[in-house]
Order: sequence, then structure tokens, then C-alpha cells
Amino acid sequence: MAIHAADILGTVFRIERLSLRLVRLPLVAFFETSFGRVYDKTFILVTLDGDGLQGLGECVADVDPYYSSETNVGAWHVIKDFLASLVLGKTFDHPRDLFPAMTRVRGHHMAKAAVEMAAWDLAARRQGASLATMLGGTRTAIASGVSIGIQDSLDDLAAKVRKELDAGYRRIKIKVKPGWDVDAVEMIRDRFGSIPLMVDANAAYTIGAAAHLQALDRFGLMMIEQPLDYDDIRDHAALQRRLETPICLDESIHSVRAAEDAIALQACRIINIKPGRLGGHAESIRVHDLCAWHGIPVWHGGMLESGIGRAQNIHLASLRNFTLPGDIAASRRYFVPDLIDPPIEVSRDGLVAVPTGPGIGVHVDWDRVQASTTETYEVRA
Ligand code: OSB
Ligand code: MG
Repeated sequence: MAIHAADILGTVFRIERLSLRLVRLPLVAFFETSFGRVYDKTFILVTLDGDGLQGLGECVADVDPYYSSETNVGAWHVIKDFLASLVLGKTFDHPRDLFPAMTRVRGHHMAKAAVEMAAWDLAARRQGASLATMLGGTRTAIASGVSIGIQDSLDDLAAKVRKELDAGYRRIKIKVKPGWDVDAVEMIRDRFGSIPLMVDANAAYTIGAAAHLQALDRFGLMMIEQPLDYDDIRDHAALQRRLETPICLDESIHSVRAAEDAIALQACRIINIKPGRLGGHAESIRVHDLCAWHGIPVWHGGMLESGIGRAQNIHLASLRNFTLPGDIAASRRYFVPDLIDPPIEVSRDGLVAVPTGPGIGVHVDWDRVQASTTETYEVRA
């Protein structure tokens, strides 16, 4: 029998079983963006089993197709009826081979990412290595920032900013939309001075608002995230030419190619990486490396993940070009209790430790998972 390099490195793994759970968790506090207010989080938890080990992936699709076109119901269908058969019973040399194995299915990056990231966890466990090690991460801790949703009043917003600064977070991001933007930023600058501050519009403006957005330039923001439409790279380039504030793209960067286009057109100076949006860790690493090559800093975004998806994100954010604080905050900002025990904690100086155990390196409380699960599916090779 031929021996492959991957055998010697111990990265070969076989996927024998795939299971899906639809999990619903109440949020500690409502979260409001330019597309609405949410009180809970419903997501698909993917498990892959092989060689007596198990890997976990959290799908970042939502109940509604507002942040992206994907939804939980759609992702469930796509994983169950199309992706499962492309990975089940197969032996892979490396988890980077998962995304290419699923190319027959177009798009559906969040569905693919949940499967792919579970495979990375499984492969890392198979190697007895932490996921960060397997991904090529170099940091032992990552810098943490917070995303503060739209509030009912500027006083409520000020109270949230105070709380998060006191907790040690290294930068504050606030959600903005027309009618909740310049005044909110001005209030924060007045009350909190020159703290590291940025805004995220989740595509709430059009290029016609360019003159209005220029009013933000005087506040020295770190960046403005996704001001224009979710797939609009050209108008972002036009807007960037008119703004001093760096534009950071989130929704628009749905693939490696979109990142290449955005960089070529100078549509942004910073990129937010979310593995769910890009189709998993391997595609995220490609965007990370591309940005490093072009001198574009990246940071790790968040999608209100449970501790399981949050752990996945922490490992990816340990790569070298994640030089800006990300949206990876402590569990207690989102879910109490979280699905993992102990939860993710942030130190007084705004750092999150990268877990060192095998795979994602966190302990899942399966009783909590079970109690929060509303639907299940399982298929074997
Ligand atoms: O645009 O970054 C975003 C949450 C859900 C959907 C989109 C976004 C967000 C956040 C929250 O900003 C980030 C987090 O704390 O997980
Ligand atoms: Mg965003």
C-alpha cells in the first residue's frame, strides 16, 4: 500500500457521519443593526465524525436573508441534500480540500463553511494539534473589540460605551444608519475623547450620501465598515476617493475574487474576514494572505456566534495579518450561559487567549446544546 505524505503528517481523515442541530439561544440583550433588532440567535450546529473523533462547525446563516442571502432553512437544505454526499465516506488529505470538494454547489458559503470548519476541527484533533497551529496562527492571544448595536437613545449608547471601555475592550464599533450616525459619533468623541472608534453601516447608505458621510471625516474614525450596498464594489471605490476615513468591506467580500476586485479597484483600505461569509477557513486564509501581500490590514468579524463558532474564530484570528482588534468578544456579552464551559473570557487589557487543546480546544456542554436544540438530522456514510 502506498504511503502518502499526508499519512506521515497525520492529517488524513475520513468523514463517517454528519449531523445537524438547529439551536436557538436567547441573547443577553437585543442587538440592532440597520436591518433590524434581534432578541435571539438561531443557528445550525454541524458535527462531523470520523476515526472516533468529532469536529464542530457553527453555521452563521440567520433566520432571515438580511445580512446575506443565506438562511438557516436554506443552509439546512443545502447541507443535507447536496453537501453531505460530497464529503461523507470520503478520505481527505487535508481540510483545505473540503471547499474544492464542494465547488459543484455554487455559492452557499455559510453552509459550506460550517461543514469545512467542522472538518478543520476534526483534522486538528486527529493530529492532536490546536486548530490555530493547523491554520498557521502565530498569536497566543488576540485583541478584542466590541460591536455596539443601535440604541434607543444617545444616553443608552453612552452607557454601553462606558461599560465596554471599563471591561477593557480595545476598540469600540457602533452600528450606524441614516438618522443614527454623525450625532452618535459626535457624542462619543465629546464624552470619551480619542478612543479607538469605528462605525458599521451594514450597507445602509447609497453613493448619494457621500457628502453626508464626509461629515464623519473630522472624527478620526479607524474606519467606516460597509457603508454601501452588499455587492457594490464600484461605488465603494468612488466613495473611498471622496473620504479620508478608510473604508472597510464586510458584506462585499464574499469570496477571494471579490477581495481581489476590491483591492484592485481601491474600494477599501481594510478588510473584515468572516470565515462563514467566505466559505470557511481555507478561503479566509487566502484572503488573509492576499491582503498581507497588498498591505491591507484585516480583522476578524463576528456574527453573534455561540462559544463554539467563537472558538473557531479565535483560532483563525491568531494569524499574522489580523493586526486590528476584531469583533470577537466575551461570551457574557451574548449568551449566559454559553454552550461552552468555561465561556470565552476577555482579560482586563482586552485580550482573548487562543485555546491550546486539540481542535477548537473548548469544552462543549452537551446538556445545554441538547436543551437548546429544536431540530436534528443525521446521516452516515
Ligand atoms: O456586520 O459585523 C456585522 C452581527 C451580525 C451580523 C453582522 C454583523 C454583526 C456584528 C456583531 O457587528 C459582531 C459580533 O459581536 O459578533
Ligand atoms: Mg459588518
